Amino acid sequence: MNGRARCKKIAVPKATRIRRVRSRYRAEARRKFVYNFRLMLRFLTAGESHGRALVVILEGLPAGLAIDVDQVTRELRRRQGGYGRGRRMAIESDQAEILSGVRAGQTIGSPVAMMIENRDWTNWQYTMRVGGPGPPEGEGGARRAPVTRPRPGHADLAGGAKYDRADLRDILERASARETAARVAAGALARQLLAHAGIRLASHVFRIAGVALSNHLRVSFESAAALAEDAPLRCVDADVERRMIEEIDRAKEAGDTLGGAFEVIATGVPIGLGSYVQWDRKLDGRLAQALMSIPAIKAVGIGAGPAVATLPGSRVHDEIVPDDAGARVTRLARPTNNAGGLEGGVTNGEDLRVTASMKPISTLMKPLRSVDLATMTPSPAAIERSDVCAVPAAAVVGEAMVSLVLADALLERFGGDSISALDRAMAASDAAIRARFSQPAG
Ligand code: EPS
Repeated sequence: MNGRARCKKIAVPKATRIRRVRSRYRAEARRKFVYNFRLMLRFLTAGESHGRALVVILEGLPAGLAIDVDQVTRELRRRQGGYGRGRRMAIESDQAEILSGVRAGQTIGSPVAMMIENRDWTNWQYTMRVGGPGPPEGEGGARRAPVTRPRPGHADLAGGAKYDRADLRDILERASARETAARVAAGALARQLLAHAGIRLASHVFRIAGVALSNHLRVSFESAAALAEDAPLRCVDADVERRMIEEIDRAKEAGDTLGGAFEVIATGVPIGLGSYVQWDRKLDGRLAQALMSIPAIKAVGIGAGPAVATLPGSRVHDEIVPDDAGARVTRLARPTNNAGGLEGGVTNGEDLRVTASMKPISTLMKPLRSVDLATMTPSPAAIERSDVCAVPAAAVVGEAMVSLVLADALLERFGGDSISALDRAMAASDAAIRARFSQPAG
């Protein structure tokens, strides 16, 4: 620190310093109100499961973010893994090609477009050809019959009725969880923004069908983050994981499928993301929508989740105590985290913890009863190549969706044109909160 700065610091009274920090923070914060808060970071995906490629456009990343393409590839590989996956994953080796929005390793503020090629497409060129009647441009792959026997649990029946398609392939190609590869690519970029802001994410699988950890809240961020990427199910307890694997083997043998549940934990989340002032600004609601949109997810929990309905308030709410170490921004600590880091739809500085429950995959090798829509006669449901269990993959998709929601909320609170503006706003907010809680109010 030079002499002038030292003099200035000594000369200016504390109250004035706090006022200055607050006014700087407010100036940064004012800019963000020109945006609709839901539009800070948005993405759209396109692509069919056996079409040529998946594409994603992610708009709203601040300019000046260093992009690590290898990390995107690592996330895509993580999504392909897990015990219980089908043969498709042996064909694919997902890799995202960045087509726009990044220059010399940094974002430039324009939309980032990415493409993930489907290697399997060569086997489907004829079935998935773009051209209409007449000689097809792609001759590769088998001549496949139309899909007319909807699978209970899949989008086949409702989608066929809604979009008036006789060949249910038109439905299942887009409803397939293959689309989640595009989300993971977008999520990997959101995650890099979060890492810049000091936020890290991890996930773990805590239930496969009837086999589960006794309390997922006991799993620390560090133990979830330390899980080996090639661990079969990414469950923190080796004995529970072994029993989960046995369940999956049994289901496979029986031509059946299994669901389960996973938890995503984010640490280093600043206080104040989301808001209680309006229904669609509540961060818990935004996270629930994002997680629920993952194929096969049927329930989402925040913190202790559904268990809160079974306990008295004294065992649910997280007490507030002085933080003797004084390390936290607020100098206050929470001995428990049943709220999962969210109170009133606003982050409270604790680890964010969200769970999602996945139903069993709807393609059964021993198919359920259905009706052949071509003849309207009873017939077993169609069999498509599929997975027996994809909960570990869904957990990786869950991390991506939570990353996208958190990055959006971060930019909403701190502004998002450039990384330098984001850094300034975050530092000013931290200083203002530290000052606010450093002495008794009033
Ligand atoms: C998936 C790709 C799909 C399935 C699975 C997930 O590939 P294919 O249909 O060629 O085997 O393995 O999709 C489903 C379970 C589903 O119901 O659509 C993927 O990339 O994750």
